[in-house]
Amino acid sequence: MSKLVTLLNGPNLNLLGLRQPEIYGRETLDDVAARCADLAEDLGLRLRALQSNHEGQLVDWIHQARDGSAGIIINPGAYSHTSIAILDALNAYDGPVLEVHISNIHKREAFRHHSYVSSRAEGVIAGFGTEGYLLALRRMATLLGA
Ligand code: CA2
Repeated sequence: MSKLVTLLNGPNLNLLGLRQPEIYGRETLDDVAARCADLAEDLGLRLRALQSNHEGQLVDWIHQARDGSAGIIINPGAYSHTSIAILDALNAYDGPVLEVHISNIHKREAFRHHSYVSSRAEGVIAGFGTEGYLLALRRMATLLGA
């Protein structure tokens, strides 16, 4: 049975490809999820891709991942910079966590430079566009020995 990886996207990432293409690119979140699902299959993994604009929903999905998901890839969106609740939920999760940002948060406003999630993540990818999700998935396969 192949291992399950949970891919979580936070607030406003449902608008991917629809607005601000100069920052976030032209691919929609559905495009990204489909590319990740294809790659996951190639890597011998299964993918559960979820997006929410609500902090509590993301916390609930992280709790669910405790039961049956071998790893979490998360782009917490703006909650990266504010959410101790998401950090606490990830700290209660045992598997590897990888954090993805489409844009280079360190090249942007100072308030984006700190992410609470980074203190829990095994690795952080920022500024590689939507390709960052695929790179994170490859790294997750290595970490899971898939
Ligand atoms: O670069 C990233 O992936 C971010 O996590 C994206 C968040 C931002 O608050 C973080 O600082 C960095 C914002 C996501 C908004 O996504 C949109 C996509 C298309 C159009 C409008 C918003």
